[in-house]
Amino acid sequence: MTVSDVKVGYELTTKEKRFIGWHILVAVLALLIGSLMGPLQSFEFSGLNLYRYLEPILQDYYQGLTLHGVLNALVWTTFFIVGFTNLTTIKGLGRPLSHPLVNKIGFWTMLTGLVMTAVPLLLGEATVLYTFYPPLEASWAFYLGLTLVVVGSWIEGYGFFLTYRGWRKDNPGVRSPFIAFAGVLNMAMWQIATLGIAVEILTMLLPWSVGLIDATDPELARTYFWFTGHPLVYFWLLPAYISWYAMLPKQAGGKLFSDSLARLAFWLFLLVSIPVGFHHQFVDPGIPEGWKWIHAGLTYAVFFPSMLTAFTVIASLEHAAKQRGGKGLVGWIRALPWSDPSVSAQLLAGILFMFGGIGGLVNASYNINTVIHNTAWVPGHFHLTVATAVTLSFIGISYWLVPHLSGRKLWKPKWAVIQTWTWFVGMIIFSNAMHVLGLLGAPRRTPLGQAPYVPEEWAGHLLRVSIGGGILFIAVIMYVWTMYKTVRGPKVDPSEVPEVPIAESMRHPQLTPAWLDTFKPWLIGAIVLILVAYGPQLFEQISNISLNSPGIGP
Ligand code: HAS
Ligand code: CU
Repeated sequence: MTVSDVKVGYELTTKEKRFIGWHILVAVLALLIGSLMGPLQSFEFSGLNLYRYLEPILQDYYQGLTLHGVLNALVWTTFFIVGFTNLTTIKGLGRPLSHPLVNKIGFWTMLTGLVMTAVPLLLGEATVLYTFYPPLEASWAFYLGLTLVVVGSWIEGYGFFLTYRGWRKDNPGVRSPFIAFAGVLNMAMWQIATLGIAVEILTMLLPWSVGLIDATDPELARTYFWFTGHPLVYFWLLPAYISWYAMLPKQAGGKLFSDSLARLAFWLFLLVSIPVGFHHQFVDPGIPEGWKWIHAGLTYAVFFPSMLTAFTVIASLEHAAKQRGGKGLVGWIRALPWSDPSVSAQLLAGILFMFGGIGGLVNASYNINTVIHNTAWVPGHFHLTVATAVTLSFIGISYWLVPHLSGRKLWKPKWAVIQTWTWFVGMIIFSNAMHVLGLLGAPRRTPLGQAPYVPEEWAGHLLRVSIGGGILFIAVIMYVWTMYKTVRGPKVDPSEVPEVPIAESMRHPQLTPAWLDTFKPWLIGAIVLILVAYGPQLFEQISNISLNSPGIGP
């Protein structure tokens, strides 16, 4: 059996399409509301403080920033990913979910959690930014709501695991289809990774916010948080990688260069995504230097599968372009189907990710990190990664996914192509300015327009942040409008509706070695590595817990 045999084997039912569609709808709404805050922040940088006029709705810069981070980084991504993983599981395995009720319960748990989180956020009772570091303190409803979102995603994960196990039982010795395998792997990584914030919220933040304990330990809380916080970025990234590896080549008219290399990259992510969290805590005083070096080393290890990805995906794209008559060392790039908005979105996302990745290497280097830590450089970095590599790829995916789910044609594909370029240009201006400001010493998470210490030298860069932010806002509106017009458009003949693009592998997947399709050893390896890299420090910090920080507001 090949991946492409599976594709023709199973058409999603209307019910399945609607279920996935609900995930995407919540995701897009979160992106829209979260992005409304974007210009408020970026305009503030050049002295245009719009918060002043919004006082009855929004208290201040920090409430806007919290909404922006929680809705865009946490909600848009999580709902999109879980919806997309429903699709990769069902389409990949060529069968319906084995326990659709489990997934339904998971979705409703996530949605309940989201509403519970939204209320205190909007009331200004959870202005703790998306990392919710104590001693910043939020209402209990915020913590409980976030817990439910995570637990809901676990439950949907169980639905995927059960379906995958059922397929395995019925197909002994057959390599599991790549997109299903990779989606399930991402959810497995997520289950282990989120144990950090689960323990943080249940043992520290919730009891603290309801008054059972009156103070907290910020150091231990940060350690728990980053246990989850770093792998979180790969939870976001891997679905984009699924598309780059196994869908984009098909859209470009080619094949997946190597099924084995693709799987190896995913296994490496499972192995080393988690034991690297201290690279966010290089300046935290409570963690001995030696452990920070170990996590820095492991961060270089997790850099490697992204290099593999760059190689494999670009090789697949070059092959596709040459099938289309592309020539030359780099001339083939022009032969890619740039007029397909789904393709242009993902190519542009990949190009900016190269720069995001190089910045990541700077961040990961223990000594150089002290130059950029807590500066505007960091949001510069993550707008290239989560806000471009991931978000622009998800936008690209939705350019075929939403028509596929709704039985319609994409509204004005040319506009959609312009939308992807608008994002690209806006992001170059925005993120370059943020990186430069960071190097000049501008702090992150600060309304710089009101700061008394800003030197004249920063003015031009602050203005570029505002311009870039404004362009990005236009790009979000263009995207949401295109989605809206698409689903409001007329139903078309099924032959005109885009298919789920699934690329065949150049070599038959059955030739992929069996050890690249077996979960057990990799899961054991991941757990052992986590115990080695985190065990002693967690033991140390838990035994020396000091609950002496009372809660504060921003
Ligand atoms: Fe990061 C901080 C290190 C990747 C997100 N990161 C953050 C924060 C976020 C974030 C949100 O070591 C801020 C957290 C906070 O609020 O405090 N990051 C790294 C490293 C990588 C990395 C080493 N980050 C990501 C990804 C993210 C993300 C991915 C989101 C999705 N990051 C750090 C560190 C910090 C940090 C420190 C802490 C900084 C501090 O002090 O606070 C690596 O994984 C990057 C590897 C990437 C590559 C690029 C490969 C290129 C590819 C493109 C191929 C091209 C194609 C297009 C397909 C090696 C795969 C071809 C097109 C044609 C036309 C041909
Ligand atoms: Cu990280």
